[in-house]
Amino acid sequence: MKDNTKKEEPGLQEISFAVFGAKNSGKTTMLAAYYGSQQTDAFCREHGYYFSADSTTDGNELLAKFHRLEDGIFPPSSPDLHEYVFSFFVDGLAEPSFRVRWMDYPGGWWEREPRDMAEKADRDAALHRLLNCHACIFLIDGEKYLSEGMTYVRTSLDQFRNEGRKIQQAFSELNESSDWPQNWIIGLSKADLLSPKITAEDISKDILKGASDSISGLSKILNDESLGHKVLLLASVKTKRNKIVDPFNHIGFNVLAPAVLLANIQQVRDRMPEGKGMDVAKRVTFGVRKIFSFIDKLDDFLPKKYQVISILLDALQIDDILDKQTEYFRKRQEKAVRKKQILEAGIEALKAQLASEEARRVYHQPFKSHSQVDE
Ligand SMILES: Nc1nc2c(ncn2[C@@H]2O[C@H](COP(=O)(O)OP(=O)(O)OP(=O)(O)O)[C@@H](O)[C@H]2O)c(=O)[nH]1
Ligand SMILES: [Mg+2]
Repeated sequence: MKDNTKKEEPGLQEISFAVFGAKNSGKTTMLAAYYGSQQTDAFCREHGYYFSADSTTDGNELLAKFHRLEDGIFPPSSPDLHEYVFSFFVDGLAEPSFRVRWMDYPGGWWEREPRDMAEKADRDAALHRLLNCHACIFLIDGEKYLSEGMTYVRTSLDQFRNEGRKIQQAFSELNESSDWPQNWIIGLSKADLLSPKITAEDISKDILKGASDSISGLSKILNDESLGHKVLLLASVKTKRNKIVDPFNHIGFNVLAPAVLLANIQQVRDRMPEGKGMDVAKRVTFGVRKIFSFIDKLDDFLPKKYQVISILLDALQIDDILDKQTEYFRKRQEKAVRKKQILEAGIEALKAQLASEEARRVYHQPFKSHSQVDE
């Protein structure tokens, strides 16, 4: 594995992120399209932020892949794991606000034994990286979901469970505990092939019903009881009869960052010792303010690595599509603020972002039933 990471600058925050999925499920195309489509001036003007690859070689390689998508050519199957490091700049600021580490690995890896000792060493190093991620997406191939249905979904989940077991085994051989990341989102790739009427909630219900045994088997391995409840529809390009007709027409890309952040902040809340959030909240005096302004206060007590949340919320600016559902979470957010439930208030604010009409079709998470704001 190439080590292209720069020496850490003090204070620079990081979010690490891994996309899992079988061979051919669309991982590399997603990375190239996500990066490539953000490299235009128009994107930066509209969204107020941009990503830049720390390594020029990586940036050029991803851009080349994206330009090939513009020419209608998909990337080749990935030969090895590569870790890409991006810096996130808010427009107008010279210094990056934080870094994103995105790991892209060959889906075929855990389907076969390592070729030699060097590949085995690469895999071990990669496992460490992958299991230290803040959030993970497990991709289910949308094309196969459509053509083979639940049989494919079950097989895919079972295969991943078996891979997970092997990974745990490898860790115990190394005398290390495998503490899987607990933020798992199921991503349905190639969602451009779905009827536009189909929502992420439909897919979640379908999977929970049609693959319940496989879901519960995998959720035990991953130690995530909510596996299957968080679903994101994703498409890197728009295709027609297997040909790329629009490399800028994505599904789910706007929702990716807030969904990952929400999962993270919920995890922080869940792991926080009882009452800690309240203690800190007492130090903060609130009025009911504009939707995200108080989120800055979260920085006072969130662990350092999560302090990017306020920056990203400011920069994403996708809160302009308000509808009833969004209003619902705003009210809950205000209620949480009044009750000094500061972390809950932050969570409700993120939910408000994800609850817009547009976001709701592509991202599903059972917000209401899992919410912890006191009624
Ligand atoms: N319709 C559609 N097809 C896609 C999309 N993304 C990828 N594909 C198809 O899926 C194939 C595999 O995509 P990759 O991105 O290489 O998949 P991968 O998961 O990186 O595969 P490995 O590197 O082998 O693990 C492509 O060659 C396309 O045929 C998409 O957004 N929509
Ligand atoms: Mg690949």
